[in-house]
Amino acid sequence: MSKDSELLNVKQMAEFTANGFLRFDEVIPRELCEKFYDYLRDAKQKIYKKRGQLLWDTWEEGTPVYEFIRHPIVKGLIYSLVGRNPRYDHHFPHETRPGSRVQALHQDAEFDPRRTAFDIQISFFPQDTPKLLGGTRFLPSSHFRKVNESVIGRYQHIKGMVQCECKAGTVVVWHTDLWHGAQPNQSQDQIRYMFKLRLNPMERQQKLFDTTGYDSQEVRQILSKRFPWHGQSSRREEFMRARFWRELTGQYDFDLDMWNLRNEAIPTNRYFN
Ligand SMILES: O=C(O)CCC(=O)C(=O)O
Ligand SMILES: [Fe+2]
Repeated sequence: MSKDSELLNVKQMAEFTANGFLRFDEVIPRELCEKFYDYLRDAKQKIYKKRGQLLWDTWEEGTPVYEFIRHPIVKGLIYSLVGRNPRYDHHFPHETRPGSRVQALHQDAEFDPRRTAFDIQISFFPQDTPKLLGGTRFLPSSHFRKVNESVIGRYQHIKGMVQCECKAGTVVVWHTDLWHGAQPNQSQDQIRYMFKLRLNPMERQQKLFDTTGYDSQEVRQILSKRFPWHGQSSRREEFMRARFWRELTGQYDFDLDMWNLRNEAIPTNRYFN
């Protein structure tokens, strides 16, 4: 690839807005996946780096993570979602051992009062991760439903839940409020690794991606996508997505089905003349 980063386009950003995540299959070369896998097996990698530092200063040159975050696709999604200089929040090599149980459904961000600003988490699967090995499950479009971290743990088998079964080199980037959990590892002898990295934006998350066509019919269709678990309340998601889209694009007159407009400043004389 010739460019040093590939910014997200409007369709990808609309998918992120509607689903709460984007998936890039097999984008990291095998060789780096193998180096990364060996690196994760070293227990030292479970120690957090100095929290709050600039992402680009966090890993030393020559380490697989240094190379991974500078891959044009990874760098491009970072730039597009949280800007050029995000802060390192934490990372973790998630290890699911054979025979492990299902991890309860949860949201990572327990206390997050922000409305449109958001953190991202990058999940990297350095090994082939078939259903048998687990893989994270995500509930698409759940990221605008703020809950207190683990209170959703009792919900099972929600219609529309997806499991990330994938090949080595797959990257998923997700909004920190997305509902998710690790699936059980039903293999006999293989540990499943998933490297997770959380980043905080240090600038306004506006027009950081290629906004060409932000109001196209195709984008509107993506933003209006419904999921089986929504039921009647899909309207609520449309409202939240339009509000989020306004902030991302800087176009505050954008709306879907007038959901936002309806609640906006009512002319003061509306009831009196
Ligand atoms: O191990 C996984 O697949 C998910 C772990 C998890 O909940 C997380 O990374 O926040
Ligand atoms: Fe989690």
